[in-house]
Amino acid sequence: MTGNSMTLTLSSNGVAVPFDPRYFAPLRDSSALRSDPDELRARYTEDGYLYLRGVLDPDAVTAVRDAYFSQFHPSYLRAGTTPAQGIFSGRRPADLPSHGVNGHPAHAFVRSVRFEAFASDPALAALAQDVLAGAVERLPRSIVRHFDRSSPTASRAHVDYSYLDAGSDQLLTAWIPLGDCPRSTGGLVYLEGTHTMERSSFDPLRTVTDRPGDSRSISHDLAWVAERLGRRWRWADYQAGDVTVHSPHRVHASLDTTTDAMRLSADLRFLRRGQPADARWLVAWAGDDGN
Ligand SMILES: O=C(O)CCC(=O)C(=O)O
Repeated sequence: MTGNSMTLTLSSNGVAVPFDPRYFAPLRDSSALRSDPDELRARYTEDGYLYLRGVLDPDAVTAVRDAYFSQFHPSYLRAGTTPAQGIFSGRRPADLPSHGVNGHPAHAFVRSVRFEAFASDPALAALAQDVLAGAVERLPRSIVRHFDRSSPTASRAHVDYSYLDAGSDQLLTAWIPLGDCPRSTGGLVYLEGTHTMERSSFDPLRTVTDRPGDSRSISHDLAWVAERLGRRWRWADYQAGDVTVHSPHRVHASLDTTTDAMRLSADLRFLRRGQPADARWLVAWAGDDGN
């Protein structure tokens, strides 16, 4: 990110997206509706996502961040900072395995009692229950994502259902920043109005992609996607404790991490109880599970 607020340029997977009203607009904050499930559901149906501030105790979120970064070699963190801050030293340990594979801290972390206790916070299940209008179960495949600024890497534009389509779509994703996550740290962005579009309308966009062999993601070029669909990316400067939930049909992506503060987040899926689950999501996540 460079310049002042009039000339910011963000990027995703190294491709610039000017931070101006052609491409970006703020997420709608639905925090005030939390105590009214009917209103909350109506807003979710309308927007395809909910941005909710202060759902979780920020101290509990920071404790999870601390537990995660404590597992890394101290040289990964800037000297004089704490694991809870998660500040990149500028140097990855040479022997650090790829993210999420067996041997990388994220692999053990999603299987830990610590993470399970966090993901089982009743506030998350209650929120999912309100939005899906009935009892829910959390799918076992929960993902922890972690990006540092050493390479421009982010989530490409996609809809979750492309990865979950062997089961019911009566589910939602809860995306949880594990620490403050402003735009420059690589927050999630949502393309407006896309949850009600035909899936096939995204197909022409797949011609511009850095992953031609993978038809599940749409494109890594967020400006191209916004221009072609004439829609803006909705953003927020997330804080610890905030949660978004989104429809499996809503197009979303993430921005590159350009700050020394590393991006850490979790995504959890809640399925309406009794609905068929995609079997790939009934086992713990690994960075190389291909799903
Ligand atoms: O955190 C990210 O970069 C992507 C997360 C995501 O796609 C999701 O939660 O569905």
